[in-house]
Amino acid sequence: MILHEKIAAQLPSWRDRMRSLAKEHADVVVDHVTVGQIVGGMRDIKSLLTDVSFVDPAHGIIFRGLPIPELLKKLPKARGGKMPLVGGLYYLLMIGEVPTREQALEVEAEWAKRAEVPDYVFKMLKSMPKETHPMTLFSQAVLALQNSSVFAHKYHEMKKDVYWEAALEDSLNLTAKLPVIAAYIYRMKYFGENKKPKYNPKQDYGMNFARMMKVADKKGYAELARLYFILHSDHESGNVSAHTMHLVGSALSDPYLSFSAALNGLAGPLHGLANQECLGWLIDVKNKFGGVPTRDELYKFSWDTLNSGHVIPGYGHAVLRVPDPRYMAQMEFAKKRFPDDDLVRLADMVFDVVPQVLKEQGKAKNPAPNVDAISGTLQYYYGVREFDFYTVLFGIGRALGVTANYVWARALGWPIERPKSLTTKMLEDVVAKAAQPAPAS
Ligand code: CMX
Repeated sequence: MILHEKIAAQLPSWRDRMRSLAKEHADVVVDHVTVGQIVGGMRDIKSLLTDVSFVDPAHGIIFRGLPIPELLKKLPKARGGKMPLVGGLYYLLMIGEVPTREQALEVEAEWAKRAEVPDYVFKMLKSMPKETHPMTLFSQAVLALQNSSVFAHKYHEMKKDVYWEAALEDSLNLTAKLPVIAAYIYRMKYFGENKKPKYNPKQDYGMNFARMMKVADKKGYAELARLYFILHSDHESGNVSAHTMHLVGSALSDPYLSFSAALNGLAGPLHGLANQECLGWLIDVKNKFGGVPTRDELYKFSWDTLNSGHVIPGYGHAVLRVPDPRYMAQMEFAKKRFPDDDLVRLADMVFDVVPQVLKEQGKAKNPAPNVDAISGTLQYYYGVREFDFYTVLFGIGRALGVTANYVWARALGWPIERPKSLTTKMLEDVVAKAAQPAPAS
C-alpha cells in the first residue's frame, strides 16, 4: 500500500534525526516558561513537536510546508470539480509530499475498501435517546469500533518499531468509516431514517459524503465537503483535539480510543462550537434588519454586541495576526458560487466593518476573521442547517490530521507524555525568590 511504502522509505532518516536530538542535544534550552503561561493554559509554551502542520502568525496554517492557497492549487483535483481530492491531502499529511493524481486516487481507493461499518454500530446509535447530541453519538460510534483495532489486537505480539504499521491500518480504517457514520447520524437524528448509508467506490470521499447526506445539490456540496475537510484537518498540535489525540495515544491507546477522546474535546464549547455561534450572530443581524443591513446599522449592531459584554464570534485569534486563510478560501468559494446569498453578502460586509470596530475598541490583538466566521454560512446555504451537527463535520476533517500525527508519533517511538506539576505554594515561592534583590557583587 502506497502510504506504507512511502513512510517505510522515510523512516530511517527521521529516526536518525530524532535519535540525534534526543541523545546528543537533549540539554539545549528551547524556551523559558513564565508564571503567566503556567496559570494561563500553557499558552505558547513551545513543547510539542510535529511536522504535519504549523500555524504561522503571518500566513496561517501551513500543511507540510504549504500555505492554504498553494495547497489548494497543487493538490490533485476531484473529477469534474475544482477542489482537491481529500485522499491527496491525506497523502500529503502522511508523507510530506504533494501526491500525483494516481497516488491521491490510491488513498481514495483504500478508503473505499475500508468504509463498511458493522451493523451493530448503527443499532447502538439507533438505541440512544433521541435528544443525544450528535457529537456524543459520533464519539460513541468511534469507540464502538475499537474492538476492530489492529493496533490493540497485535499489541502484545508487535515490536515497538512496527507499531506505526498497525497504527496506519487503524487510521485508514477509521477515516474511511467516518463519513458513513456521520451521514447516518445526520439522517437518523434529523430525518428519522434508519438506512445504512453505502459508500460508492466509484466516487471520492467528498462526493460520497454529499450523496450519503442527501443534500439537494450533491455536486456543490461535494466540493464544499472536500474544501471543509481539508481546511479543518490540522492546526498544529496544541489545540485541544490534536493534543488530546496525541496525549491519549502516547499511552499507546489505539487510534480509536485516542480519536474518540479527541472528539470529546472537540465537542467543548470553547473548541468546536464557535462556528455555530458565528452563524447564529449573522442570522440575528439578518433577522433584526429583515435582510442585509446598511453599513452604519451593522457598525452600530457590532458595537451593541461588544457593549453588552459579548465577543464578536468569528473574529480574533490566539496565534494568527492576519485574516485566516481558511476564512479567505471559504469566502472565495462562496463568492464564486453564490455571491448573492444574503448571509454571504452579510458576512462580506462584516469583514469590512467588524475589524474597524475591534480596532476602535483596542482590545483584540487580531481584529481579523478566523475560520469560523464563514464555515457555518456555507453549510447553511447547502441546506445543512442543524447547527449542532457542525462539530461532527469538523471531526471528520480533524481525523485526517490527528491520525497522521498518531502514525508518526508511533513511527518515531515517542514516549508517554508526563509534564511536571507544581503546587501554588511552590509557584509563589518562585515569584518571591525572583522579587528578591540580586546580591551586590
Ligand atoms: N470580540 C470581542 N473581543 C475580543 C475579540 C472579539 N472577537 N477577540 C478578542 N477580544 C478581546 C478578548 O476577549 C480579550 O479581552 P480581555 O482582555 O478583556 O480578556 C482581548 O481582546 C485580547 O484577546 P486576544 O489576546 O486578542 O485573543 P485571545 O488569544 O485571548 O482569544 C479568541 C482568541 C479567538 C478566543 C478571541 O479572539 C475570541 O473570543 N474571538 C471570538 C470567538 C471566536 O471567534 N472563536 C473561534 C476561534 C477559532 C480558532 O481558534 O480557530
